[in-house]
Amino acid sequence: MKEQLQKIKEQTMQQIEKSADLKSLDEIRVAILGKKGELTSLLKGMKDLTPEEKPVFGQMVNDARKAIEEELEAKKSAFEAKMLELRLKEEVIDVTLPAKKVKRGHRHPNTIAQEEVERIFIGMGYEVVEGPEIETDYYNFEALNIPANHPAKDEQDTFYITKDIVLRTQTSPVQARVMEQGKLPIRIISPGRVFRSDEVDATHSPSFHQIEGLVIDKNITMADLKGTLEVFAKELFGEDTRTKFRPHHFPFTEPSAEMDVSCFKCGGKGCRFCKNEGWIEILGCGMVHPHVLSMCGIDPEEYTGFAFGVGLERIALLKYEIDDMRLLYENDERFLAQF
Ligand code: 2NM
Repeated sequence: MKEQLQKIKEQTMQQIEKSADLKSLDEIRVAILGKKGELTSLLKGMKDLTPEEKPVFGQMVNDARKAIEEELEAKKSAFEAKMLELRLKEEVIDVTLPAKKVKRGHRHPNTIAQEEVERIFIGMGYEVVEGPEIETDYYNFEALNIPANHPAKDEQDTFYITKDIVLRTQTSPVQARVMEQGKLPIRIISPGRVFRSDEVDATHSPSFHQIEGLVIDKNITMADLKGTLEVFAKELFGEDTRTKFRPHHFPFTEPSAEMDVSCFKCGGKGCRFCKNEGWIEILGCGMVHPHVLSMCGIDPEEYTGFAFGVGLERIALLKYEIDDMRLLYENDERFLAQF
């Protein structure tokens, strides 16, 4: 039995020496020292020894066990130290490397155009007022003198949520709400998202942006409208810009007009940009209809006012010479990075 013990000890020591990782060390521990291990079964065989031999052999087995355990522990520590060293080498941080560049974004061309328009009107004493994108039929149509049978109310133009709730088709309902509050005079612009059930193409989108303006005070005339919008056009497109008003029709203004600006590319001579017209249509405007004023609780005998509406995308497309509105919504960085 002593020889057997000696053999087990020697073989085990060799195996430990040769083992390549923590897993094989553990396998050795189980095979030799475990409940069904070789050393354990050797102890069970002690019943055949004489009473004098028993304690001597028991001591030898325990010594062997202790030696093996120590060897296992030593090898395990060596493995762990080696692994730690490897990790430290792999995970080293080179603090002298140049920092990664932070990719900084910028404002969307729509936002740049909107802030430009806001800046111009704030400079003339206007306040910026925003309102809900989901509106009632009343504020979107009725308060603005748009009759029930008006083509704009057609399901083909308007997104209906219910019979009485719509996605606003213009930002004028914001202005109707402000008029209704009754604080006069009024000098506001209301930018925001509007919705129309249009097919997507180079100049249409079911969701786009508008900026509408409204001025209500005593003695406001068409001259105020023309002067204001002329200043606006010159600020936006340059000092040499001329303006032209053509009669038009809107249900909420009377009289109504559309304003053209002289082409800022060719100065009005005619070019590819203005389709040889020399003029570019820019906005709709007019004197607020007396019916709209009284619907919103303002006495049209005492107060008058003008209003206008510009498409923000149209401004952005013109200003940055973009030929397709879809580019503004696709969020392609190669496009957006140019502004
Ligand atoms: C336009 C053209 C003309 C307009 C009218 C009003 C209100 F609320 F005062 F009636 N707000 N905006 C208006 C007038 C809008 O957009 C092309």
